[in-house]
Amino acid sequence: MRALIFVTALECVVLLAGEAPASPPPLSETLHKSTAAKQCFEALGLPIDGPGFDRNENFKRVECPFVLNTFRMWREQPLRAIDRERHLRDGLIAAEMRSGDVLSIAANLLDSGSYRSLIEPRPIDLFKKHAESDGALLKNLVRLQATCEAQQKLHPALFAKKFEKLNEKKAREKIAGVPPAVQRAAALVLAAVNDAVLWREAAFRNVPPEMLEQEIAQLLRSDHDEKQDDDKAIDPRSYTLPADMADAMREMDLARKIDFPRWYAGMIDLCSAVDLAAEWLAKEPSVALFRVELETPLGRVILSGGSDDDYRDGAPLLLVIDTSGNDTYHTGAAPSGLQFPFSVIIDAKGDDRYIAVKGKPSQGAGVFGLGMLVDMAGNDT
Ligand SMILES: [Ca+2]
Ligand SMILES: [Ca+2]
Repeated sequence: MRALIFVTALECVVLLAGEAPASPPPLSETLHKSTAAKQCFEALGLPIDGPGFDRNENFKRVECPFVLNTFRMWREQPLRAIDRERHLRDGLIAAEMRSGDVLSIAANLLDSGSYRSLIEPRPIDLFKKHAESDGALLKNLVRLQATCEAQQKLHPALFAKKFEKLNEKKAREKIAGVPPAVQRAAALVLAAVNDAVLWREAAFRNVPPEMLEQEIAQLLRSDHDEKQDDDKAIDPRSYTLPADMADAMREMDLARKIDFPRWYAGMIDLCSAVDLAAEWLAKEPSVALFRVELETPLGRVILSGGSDDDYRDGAPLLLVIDTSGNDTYHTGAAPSGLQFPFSVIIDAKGDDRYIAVKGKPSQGAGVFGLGMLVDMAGNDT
């Protein structure tokens, strides 16, 4: 009996020891040891000592479609999040400067990923096919015209400005003077633009165009106007919402109506086509003197080489390929309203000047569209 009690007592000691193990180090201690974790918390504006700022997890009860996976992961599984950020960093390093890959990673980070390289055949291979056939540039101009005409019938508000029918004979004559490498590069970008128009329709089909117009006007307001409006909007009794709150709610309503993965699909493909067009132009540098202007429903296409050009603020530019010269750009590489959502400049050579026009999206800005500036060489300002 004594032995049994002894054994039982021993077991109790063991059990008691099991119930009170040495406490693990707090999570914040582990996180403090990682430089990557510290940087990530800092970038996200979260306190590393207590990422659980909402101990009742109230945010989980709010049905908000805009809470990103990155946020959830950092809150709920910070150690896994570190690995994810490393993966993201490796992806960005591997993407080098290819804008299609960088945009693909950004879209994924925003939970709107479109894995374009997993599709068979890949969209970029289809564009290449369109760009490498005989008379490719003219064929792509004709195709883009037909796409825009069909889109105009579907959504007249998106193509409010009338556009001329393409004069194929004249276009063919103009194109004849353009070096084949430049023709191919332009055809490649236009093939991608053609699809981007269709992706735009698919992404924005639930958004009334006037809502987009209103948002564009709002985004282009100067800081000065905004401040004045804010002041005006505050009710002296403080019962009404301030203007920026009203703006935020309007933007959220709009965001709920946009299909972001579709939107990014078109933009990623277009970026990939521009990346490849620039690669092609670098492989076959042109020394020829030429200049051609072609009209499309989405803006003007200008192909130029051998001269110092001055691109003035005039007709919206869909595409500029300029192979040489010290050029000045007062326009381009930014959307000019709903009918002209895409604008790409590829400048292969020369010391160029890029001048932003006040109050308008400029060089490399996108507002419900894409603005892209690829300057391949030179001492530019
Ligand atoms: Ca030039
Ligand atoms: Ca340059």
